[in-house]
Amino acid sequence: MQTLAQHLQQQAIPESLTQLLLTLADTSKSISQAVRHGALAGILGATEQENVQGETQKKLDVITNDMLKDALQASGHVRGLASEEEDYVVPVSDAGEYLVCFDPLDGSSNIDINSLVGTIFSVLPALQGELTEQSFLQSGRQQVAAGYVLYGPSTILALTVGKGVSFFTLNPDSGAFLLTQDDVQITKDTAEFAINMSNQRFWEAPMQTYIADLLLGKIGPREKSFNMRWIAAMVGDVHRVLCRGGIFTYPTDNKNPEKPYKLRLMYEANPMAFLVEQAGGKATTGYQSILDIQPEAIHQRVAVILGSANEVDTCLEYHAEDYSGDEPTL
Ligand code: AFP
Repeated sequence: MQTLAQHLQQQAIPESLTQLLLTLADTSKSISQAVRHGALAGILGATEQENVQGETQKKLDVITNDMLKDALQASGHVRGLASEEEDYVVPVSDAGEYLVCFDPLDGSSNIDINSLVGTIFSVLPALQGELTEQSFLQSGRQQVAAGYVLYGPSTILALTVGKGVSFFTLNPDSGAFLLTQDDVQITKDTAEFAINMSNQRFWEAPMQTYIADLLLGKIGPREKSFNMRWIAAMVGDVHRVLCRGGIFTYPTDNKNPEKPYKLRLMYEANPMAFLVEQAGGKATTGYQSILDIQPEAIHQRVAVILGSANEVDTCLEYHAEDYSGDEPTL
């Protein structure tokens, strides 16, 4: 089986990007170890700190953020980084060619219940000039690589460098990431959806109608039964979509009018949208392709609807019909 390093050598990408991706993969092996040790290492539970988004940080959020930060700072290829757990962008090295945005441990509410968590990352080119937050505000189409590492029964790296999507499984005996699936393709059709149904009363009209029609199954306009899954970690839900199709959404809601969206653009939606499009799927807010959004802030949130192309198109039809022109602002 091909190793990650061998696979990257064949991708015709700059050596600096290969080295950066190997650094991210190596760090994820250490994160995988830490996650596996769980209570044995005394790293479960929360800290007393909050991140910039007002969320209580788990001990593992802080530990994994530090691991990635240290590794990227030592890599020599990173100009700056942005993380869910950092209030501001972090300058790294003037010589670095890349900017890295990451969520060190997505799904952190799953940590204490021994359920799926993962690391999500997005790599952007570093532009000339002083490094500021503005340097990071490039649309998702500018990404040169993106991926996630899912810490599940096995540790899996899903990666794109803009030439399709590949899965690598961590061999726990040798410590190598080995290519276990190349050219991942999301099925065009699906009978599975993922949404946090407890927010139903807060959704916009198009999503209310779309999900209601799915729930009607064979007796409704869709004339087929749908199944539902919700992992509460985007990394797990998107992995399922890549493996067997599906539609995943965290839509606009009015639970808290100051926060109409949940998922973060730069280190959740954009890297996942890049992977999904590279695997033949679609990723949208309901009104715009995620990858076309011009970011306005590093911790910006967006509505996300992604997955099997035909099902996302169907969902978009509901949005087109009901569109009032009043898309909520940030
Ligand atoms: P955290 O990593 O901050 O716990 O959030 C995970 C997440 O952003 C995303 O991965 C999930 O899809 C979503 O939140 C789950 O949200 P609910 O709490 O509404 O289930």
